[in-house]
Amino acid sequence: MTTTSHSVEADYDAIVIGAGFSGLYILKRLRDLGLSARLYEAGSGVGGAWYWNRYPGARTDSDSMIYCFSEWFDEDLVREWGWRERYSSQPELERYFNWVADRLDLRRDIDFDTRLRSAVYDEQAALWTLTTEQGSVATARYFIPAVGALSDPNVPDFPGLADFQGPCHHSAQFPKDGIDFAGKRVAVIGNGATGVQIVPEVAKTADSVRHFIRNPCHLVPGRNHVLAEADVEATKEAITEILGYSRNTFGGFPYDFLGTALDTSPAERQAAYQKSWEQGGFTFLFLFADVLASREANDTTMDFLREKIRTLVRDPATAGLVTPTDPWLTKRPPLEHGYYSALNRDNVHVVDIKANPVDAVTSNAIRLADGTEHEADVILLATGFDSYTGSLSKIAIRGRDELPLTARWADRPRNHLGLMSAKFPNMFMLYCGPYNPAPFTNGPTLIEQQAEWILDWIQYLDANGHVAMEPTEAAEEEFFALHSEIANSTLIPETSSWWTRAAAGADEPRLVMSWAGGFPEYRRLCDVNAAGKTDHFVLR
Ligand code: NA7
Repeated sequence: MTTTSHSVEADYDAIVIGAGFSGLYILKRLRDLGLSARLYEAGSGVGGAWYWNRYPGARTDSDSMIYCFSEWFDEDLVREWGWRERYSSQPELERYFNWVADRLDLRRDIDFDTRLRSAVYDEQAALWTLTTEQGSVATARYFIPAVGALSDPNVPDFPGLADFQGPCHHSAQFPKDGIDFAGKRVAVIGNGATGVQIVPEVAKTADSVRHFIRNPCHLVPGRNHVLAEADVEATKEAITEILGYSRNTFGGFPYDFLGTALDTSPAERQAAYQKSWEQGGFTFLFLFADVLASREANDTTMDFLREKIRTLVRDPATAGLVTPTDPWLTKRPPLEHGYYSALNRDNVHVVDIKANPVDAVTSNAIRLADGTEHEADVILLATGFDSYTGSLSKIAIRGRDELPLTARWADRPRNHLGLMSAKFPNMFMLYCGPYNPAPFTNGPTLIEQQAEWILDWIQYLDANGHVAMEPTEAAEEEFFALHSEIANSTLIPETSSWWTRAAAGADEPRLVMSWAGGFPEYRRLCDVNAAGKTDHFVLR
């Protein structure tokens, strides 16, 4: 039992929800600080997104060497694990998470197969009471949802979907023992990072793959390969410097913008695009800073991408169907691992469901608005997630005065720094709060920065006899105004994706859900709001 300054006993100092990168990071670091913590995980194992997303072809888009816990988490572990491929596959990541959990004996503080039903704040006691679907009830001084921004599957409400007779799975609910696609006609719906990973992998064995696409995404080659032993060792040697540099770049990656597209001559620009294209990976996203806000600059990237698609996809009609129309970098560009070449296979076909939407699913087919039926034996829904608010709103979170989080966020999410919401004291949204810079930032880089900010505050509160903190509404408004000013100066509001929400009114831009001002500026704001340095929080 731990005790608050009110002498009300809590079962734990902190309860953390979710055993992905963020949950495991803060669990371990809370333990380092001598605090008691419990972690609830709905799945049966560790890994978070990498536990759930076990669909064929699942792998990271960040280079594996920076998509892992850093020396902030553990000085030794960062140099022990040797990544096998440039981008880790889901099985390798799951092995990594299990290795980390075993090495640090994290499982003793985790309840698996445990889904949080409600979290209710008692202002008098300054405690959160957490009740799980499994019936357990526990109290904690700090409540740390680390549920990820993309963990609530978006399953389309196509009429008849439940009557489909073959296997039908959302990508985040793919069966653990897999599916044998040999001889099967497979329908894949959705053209984000997930859909473009599934199609080439399934096409290797399936009889046929039909890819149903509404709005094509922008793809950049990954150029995955097995890493040479010497390179892995050299990276381990330099990892502290690499990660240190990465923390100061726009995206938390070990590279940054070269300059602006419009200040670069057409020949040099083309050479930069081409060089990055050949290297593969996310460097392509961080070539020219002005593509985010200038249509003219953006068009230079779009022209390059259109030309590549024309060259890579043999059938012009198919090439047309996968050529994006949304501006570049206004939604998450996935990496390409053989998607365009898969479209040249005889057994892969693209189906346009923008012009001709899905009307219904029958027992053995997908029927489109014009009556065409595409027979299928298996349906894979790569249809994304209810981003940011989906998972949080499925937990009955009630703050001061019994206020539901869903009520406070009814018109739009309200928070400070994407980390804390007024009226919800001591609730820290780690890597899952709206307006955080997750989509633009290497995941672990942001997670570790946010977690350390939270831990600094917890230590400050404990050291100074405070039982609770929450942001002022004025701080939230100021942060949101800055967020909106930056986001609305970019082209992002033009595109519907998991980065945006429908506009509130006819004359308003779409609400951008992610911080678009870059990781260094976000980190600077967090530093300004660091423990004990700010009056943006009310301390009790
Ligand atoms: P995304 O990137 O959100 O993509 C979802 C895709 O599913 C996208 O192409 C959507 O088309 C499509 N979609 C969603 N609902 C429907 C319906 N009802 N009908 C047809 N098509 C639909 O999710 P992913 O899982 O691919 O990737 C998520 C993130 O994981 C990714 O950004 C990386 O960070 C890793 P739309 O564009 O809305 O027309």
